[in-house]
Amino acid sequence: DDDVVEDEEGVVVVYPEYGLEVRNPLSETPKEIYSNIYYYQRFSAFRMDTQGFFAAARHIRDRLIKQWNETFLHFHKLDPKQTYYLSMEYVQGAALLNALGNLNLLPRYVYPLLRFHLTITNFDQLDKYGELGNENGGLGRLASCFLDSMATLNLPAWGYGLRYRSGLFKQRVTEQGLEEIGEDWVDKFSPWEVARHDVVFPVRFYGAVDGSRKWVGGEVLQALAYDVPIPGYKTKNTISLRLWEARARAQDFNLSQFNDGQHESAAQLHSRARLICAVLCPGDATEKGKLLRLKQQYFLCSASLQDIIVRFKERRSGKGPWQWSEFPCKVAVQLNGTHPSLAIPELMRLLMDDEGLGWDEAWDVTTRTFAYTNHNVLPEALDKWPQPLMSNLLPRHMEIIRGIDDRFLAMINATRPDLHHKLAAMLILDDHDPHNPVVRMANLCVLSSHTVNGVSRMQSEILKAELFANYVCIWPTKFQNKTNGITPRRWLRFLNPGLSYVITKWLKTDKWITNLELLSGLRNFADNADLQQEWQFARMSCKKRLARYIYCETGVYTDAYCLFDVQVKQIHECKRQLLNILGVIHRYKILKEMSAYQRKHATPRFVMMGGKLCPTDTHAKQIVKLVNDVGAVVNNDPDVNGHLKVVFVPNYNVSLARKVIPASELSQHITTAGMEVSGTSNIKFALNGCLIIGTYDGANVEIREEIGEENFFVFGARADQVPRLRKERENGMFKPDPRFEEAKQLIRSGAFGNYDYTPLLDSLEGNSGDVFLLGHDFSTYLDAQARVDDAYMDPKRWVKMSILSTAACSNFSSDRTVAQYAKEIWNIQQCRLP
Ligand code: T68
Repeated sequence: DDDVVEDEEGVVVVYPEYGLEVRNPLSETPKEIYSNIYYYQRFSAFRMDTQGFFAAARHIRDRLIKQWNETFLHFHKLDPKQTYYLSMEYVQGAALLNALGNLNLLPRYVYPLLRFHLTITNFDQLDKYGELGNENGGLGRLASCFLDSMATLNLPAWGYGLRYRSGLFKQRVTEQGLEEIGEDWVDKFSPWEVARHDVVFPVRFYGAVDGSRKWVGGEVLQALAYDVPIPGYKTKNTISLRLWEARARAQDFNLSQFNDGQHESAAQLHSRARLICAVLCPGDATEKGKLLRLKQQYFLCSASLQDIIVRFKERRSGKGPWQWSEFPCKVAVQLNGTHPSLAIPELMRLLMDDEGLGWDEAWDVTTRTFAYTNHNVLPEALDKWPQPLMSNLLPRHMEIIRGIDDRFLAMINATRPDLHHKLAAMLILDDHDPHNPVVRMANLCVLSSHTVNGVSRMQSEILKAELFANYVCIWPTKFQNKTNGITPRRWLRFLNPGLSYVITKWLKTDKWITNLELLSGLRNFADNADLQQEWQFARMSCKKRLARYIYCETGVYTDAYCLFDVQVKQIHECKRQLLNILGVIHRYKILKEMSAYQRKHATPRFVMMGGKLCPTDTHAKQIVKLVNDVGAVVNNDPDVNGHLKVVFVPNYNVSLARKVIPASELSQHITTAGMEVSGTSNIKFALNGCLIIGTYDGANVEIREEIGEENFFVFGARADQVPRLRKERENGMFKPDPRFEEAKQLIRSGAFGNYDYTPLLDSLEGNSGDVFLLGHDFSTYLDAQARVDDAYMDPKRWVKMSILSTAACSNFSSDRTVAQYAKEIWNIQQCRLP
């Protein structure tokens, strides 16, 4: 009954469990609704039905395909300039709920499904297609948010990616720590993709460059397109995500060898082709691993560029004579990070070798076509390929890259002799280590793109001041900032229907779903007791739902009245989950020392962590083990029962995010300053009214500015202090907080089991240890946590802060971000289906 709201127009059933909001469902009377909902809730909550999912998905897919064809034909007819977004990763998440929501069809599907005892959110386990990114979110999830916004803004734009068969692994918590098990993405039939047997391109590897500078020989595979429809919100525009799959050609199957019984070697090329899309992010510690990743990247670039050129020509045909110089007036290509940067030499190659353009003409077209987004400021994390590997796999591209470098060098020598001493760092080819000469892909992107952008204001400043500083004096206008955003459809409207309902009610419009700036209107009511009550109510039902889920998954029971304190993101040293757990250990120690009376007045906490990690990252694995070990002690200690619970929840992904984000009250974004270029999960939490404890890093800085410093629990060193602090430590001048030492000592003493955490703890010791400055930031972290505890004790203050948090996100819609890209980088206009 909590979820049924009546207003002057009738009854609305807000059903967070099922991700829906139904107005006057089937015009039943409120009484009937109550009894039906009760019935459905009892009998359908945990049922998942494959047939039901496929029936609903196929039905909606047919509708999407119609709109999709119309959109394609419309673009084809009007021939506007179009953007192509190249990304090695997408994290699409469940598509059915999103499609139904975008097409405004949720009530029409959800209620009838309930009648079959089926719920859409339970389909998540089947609707897995398109979790093609590394589920740490980041760059891949950003790409998916952008697709949603491109469609919603009616922009002529497409995404290109690879059709991986499996991605990162499923996690299982074991006695020993964490275990990974493989997960299939697309081997099962997916209702969302359409195989395009008519869209096939050859992609060559190896071989040699002949006397006429043509690339010949080697092995040729085929790229086959699979199209996935991406619907916009309340528009008919439906755009494409085109994913490539690698195949060998039929003629490469050696029938006579096969008939001789040499089955494996007869199908050798076919097996090699299968490897290309086998997994996302194959390990690249070995030469073979590196080769496979380079193959993947080139495969995406070559197939996409060939496809783009074919479409450009098709749209030109029948319209009289045309020039290649018009290509950048019709095509914008955005490189999502450096992974797709081989698209640059590939376009040069296609233009020069296949279309017969000269270098200068091809270079002019290329540099007016590409723009590059940087997602990483650490030089060591930028893509670098060994030159011998590149020369062997892609000999013609290596020649072209050398050509770009030579011409850049000549240009600097002729026009900017003052930069001569910086040239070595600016060139693409880095020969300074004769044993390991490399190709620096970020430099290739900067030299060849008309625009380079960062994804938060702070990172964009670092790019200009440090990483790309040398180039700024040559091309001062090339560098821009495009602060990241998230789609309010998936991350608020469909994720959190209860809260969305309250927002719409108070803003008296649901236009915020496409114009997030309207959310700032909530500031006017932040003190209103009625809104505060409804807000609390909506959030509390999400907390109860998460508590139920945690109980079913981990056996840990938590009271929904605790402060839900969450850190879900990739487990990595720089994200500092260790700082979090050391803070929990400190809290546990203090609680143990308190009297029962004192404990009663302490803020009760439920601490949850989750996230994927790289299976070879032993540091990250030990952190997960430590979280579980601490949980095993704390969660079973009657002294702190009701005051502190700690869990690691495995398999954090987009569908689990749906349960976690609306229920979280405090979210931790605590990287060492300068490490997180933006972060997007901080925006997702803040948008859903969750407060943030965080460092001066990435988008935290901009969120804090919007929400006001009194509503953001900031702590820790600033990015510009980090190098000095590391130096101080090296010189033995750092004195750690005794509480930090105590927490480590408790682990060493075996208070949380006998597992040997020495390597983990030792990484925090010594003059050259603790590079991520946990020791330095620990005291201010505890201070910030104490401010959190105080604020939570005052429920009115907390709920006001929560409302202000949502209101402060008005600038963080990916619609705003994508509109800025469209205007300031791509120069494309809306093209809406009538
Ligand atoms: C992420 N970067 C950032 N990089 O870490 C995150 N890079 O702060 C930001 O919000 C997000 O991008 C979106 O802008 C990545 O995801 C990579 O995945 C990556 C992988 C290999 C090499 C470089």
